[in-house]
Amino acid sequence: MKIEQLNTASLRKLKPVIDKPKYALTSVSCGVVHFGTGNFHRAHQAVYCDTLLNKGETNWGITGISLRSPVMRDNLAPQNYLYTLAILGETTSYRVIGAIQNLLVGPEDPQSVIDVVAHGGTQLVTTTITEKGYYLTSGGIDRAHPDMLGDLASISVPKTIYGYLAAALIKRSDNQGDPLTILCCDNMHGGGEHLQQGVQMLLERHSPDTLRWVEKNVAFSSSMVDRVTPATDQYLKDQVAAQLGVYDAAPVAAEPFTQWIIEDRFAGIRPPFEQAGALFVNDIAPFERIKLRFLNAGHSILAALGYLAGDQFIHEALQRPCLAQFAEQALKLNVMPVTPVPEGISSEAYINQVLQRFKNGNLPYGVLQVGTDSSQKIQQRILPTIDDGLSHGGDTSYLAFALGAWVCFIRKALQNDDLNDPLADEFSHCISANKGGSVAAFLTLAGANKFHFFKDVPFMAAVQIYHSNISEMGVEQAIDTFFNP
Ligand code: CS2
Repeated sequence: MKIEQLNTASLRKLKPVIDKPKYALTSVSCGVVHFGTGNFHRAHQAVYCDTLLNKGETNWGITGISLRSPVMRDNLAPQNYLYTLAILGETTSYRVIGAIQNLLVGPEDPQSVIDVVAHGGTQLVTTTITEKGYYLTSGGIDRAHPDMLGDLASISVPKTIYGYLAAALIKRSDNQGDPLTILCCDNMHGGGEHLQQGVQMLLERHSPDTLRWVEKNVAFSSSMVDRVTPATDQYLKDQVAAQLGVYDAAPVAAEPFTQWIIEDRFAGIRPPFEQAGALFVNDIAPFERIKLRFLNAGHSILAALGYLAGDQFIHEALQRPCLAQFAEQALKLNVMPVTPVPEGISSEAYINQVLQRFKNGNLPYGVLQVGTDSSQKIQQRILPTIDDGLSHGGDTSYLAFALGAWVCFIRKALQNDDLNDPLADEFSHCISANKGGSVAAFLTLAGANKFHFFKDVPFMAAVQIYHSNISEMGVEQAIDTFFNP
């Protein structure tokens, strides 16, 4: 028997235990345009918007934008953009989210993306385009990247987030449009500033007059977004179909925990996200820092160690006592002493909570998902902490070990054809060009040479030794040797 698909018609047939939009989907207008409508967005920010809509705020629907693949649009369009959020923890609950009203695919119709950002009803533009979507390099935005060169030459068909925003802001200012806030929701420091710099760079080139309008009318802001959200697999689709009684082509699973801390820098109308549980703060930097340096760093360390130990999921890596002990101590002994926390937060309690969340076996989270783009992620998550540790004369041995493990991870993942990283070709080349594929060469590719530790001879020697130990003994034995030299 063919099972019906989730959409506005089948919505009313769902069992009462399934939470559904309490608002009329047709009464929603889209005050938000979001770039990067993947799972992270759909399990997090879209849920905050959905909560506001449930509370009777009708302006905070979302127009989603995909800058690359049409897959999400193709999955969601037949469902009237409805999808299921499965919250998997000690208990399980299901909620159909209606906040996304439309989804555009940039390469198919760039002008419609420019138009929707320029549109008067749009109050807020948000991004989850992952680290590589910002084209960052040691000196800031990589002007030499082919996509950036393309946008520097012309933004009539933009290639980058900066190009889309610049083109839309030109149109918005030509229309004397309302103020706009552009808010970064990616896992990075100062995402709002990067967005501002990229937009400025392109406007200086293409429309210097618009720059003055932007200075007065556009706020670039950052936020800290937190909810563990795995990629969707067939198992989740089957589980959701069994619960809903209808088929959902793109459900998303997430942990019960959710947090959104937003820099209170808005132009024009600020959506009342506090009513949905978000927190507005004046200084976002300490919140970004604890998330990146404790949670995301912990994830990246466990992903590398777990992969090397043969685990598929983060919670499995944590079932190995030596990996669990290593991760906890790395965060408590190397990261904690050099990571100031916002007032009222205990770093120890924060770390304990993070590790507890990672143990959630009801929400398997792949080590290879965390290992995706690791060359970009470690630049935000691990490398700055090492410099801080060394400059404070603190212990950095765990982080040296983590870097050795990261190099082993890259090698093994390449060998197994598991590596998903924008620098995968460069890493392969580094090995095959018989540059020896040295530890320093791998780290240089990941931007480590712009950090002080790269010139710190004892630190780099330690990375080298740990790398050799892991390669020769295997990761668990190497950790054992690390603890009992
Ligand atoms: C993870 C993050 O995959 C990864 O790199 O570290 O996606 C992490 O799950 C989220 O930032 C949690 O909020």
